Amino acid sequence: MAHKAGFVNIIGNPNVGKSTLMNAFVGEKLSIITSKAQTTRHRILGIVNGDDFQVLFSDTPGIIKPAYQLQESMMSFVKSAFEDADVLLYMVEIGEQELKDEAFFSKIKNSKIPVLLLLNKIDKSNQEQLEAQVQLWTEKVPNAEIVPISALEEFNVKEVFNRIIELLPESPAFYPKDQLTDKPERFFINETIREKILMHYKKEIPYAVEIETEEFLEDEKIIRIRSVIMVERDTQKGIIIGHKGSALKRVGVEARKDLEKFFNKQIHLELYVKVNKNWRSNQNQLKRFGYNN
Ligand SMILES: Nc1nc2c(ncn2[C@@H]2O[C@H](COP(=O)(O)OP(=O)(O)OP(=O)(O)O)[C@@H](O)[C@H]2O)c(=O)[nH]1
Ligand SMILES: [Mg+2]
Repeated sequence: MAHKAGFVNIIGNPNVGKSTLMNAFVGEKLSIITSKAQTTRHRILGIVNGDDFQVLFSDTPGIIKPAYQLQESMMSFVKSAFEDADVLLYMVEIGEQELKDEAFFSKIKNSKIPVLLLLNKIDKSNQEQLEAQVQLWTEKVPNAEIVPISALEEFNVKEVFNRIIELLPESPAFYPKDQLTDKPERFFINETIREKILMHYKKEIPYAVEIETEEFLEDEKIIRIRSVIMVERDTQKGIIIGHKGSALKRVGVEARKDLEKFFNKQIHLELYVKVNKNWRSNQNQLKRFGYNN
């Protein structure tokens, strides 16, 4: 059989389960997952390799109307995912009625490449609701193949994967066959810490946070990591640290546990907090943090 390879890009509203699905395909926790919208800020490649195929999944940020510079960069990652896709996975969740951004939606409806419309979270629905939703999306996006799935319970995920392989073009591999992603180790450290911040802080705090790992020293037994948690204002710094440092400590303990699993090694994690005024609106800062798509 001829070798197949291509880009399969996952696009949709915030919080519908895009990252959960990519992790399910790859079998590793490449993307962080939380119950909050705008968890994913980057385009993250997850590679699934076989003898005669290489699928290059892209997880992308949920589609929003950008209100500040960071969000504009996030949406440019989504745009890039439209441009190079061989197959589009357009994900919606049960109960959802529309994609809020008309321009993106019309790109999906008029797509020349195959679109699989994945109706996710069907574990939360009943038969009647499911049928109504399939009907709705069939009318809205007639060019798509509609597949009800549960990314969380991995229902129909294998079937979607097999269909993707059928749709992929013949092509040699784009990356070495032992490669899993395009992101460096430090990226996953930053994301793991950010996940804990999304989980434990309210309102605007997680959205004002960026992580930078300054030091990564690996020896035989242990990895020593030092990372900075950047916030936009002094008041936010106090909140991140918490009473006698308790809130920050919890972030550190939980992130370390996850990182020990990820790297399969003992981790020493040092965290500190720094104010980086209005980094979300500063071109140069954004570039430094990898939002320069
Ligand atoms: N019940 C149920 N929950 C799910 C399913 N898939 C994802 N979730 C939950 O939905 C929430 C959002 O999941 P994510 O994978 O982070 O969603 P996302 O689309 O990547 O979100 P953004 O990155 O913010 O755009 C998490 O709480 C997941 O556990 C599913 O199939 N069923
Ligand atoms: Mg995500």
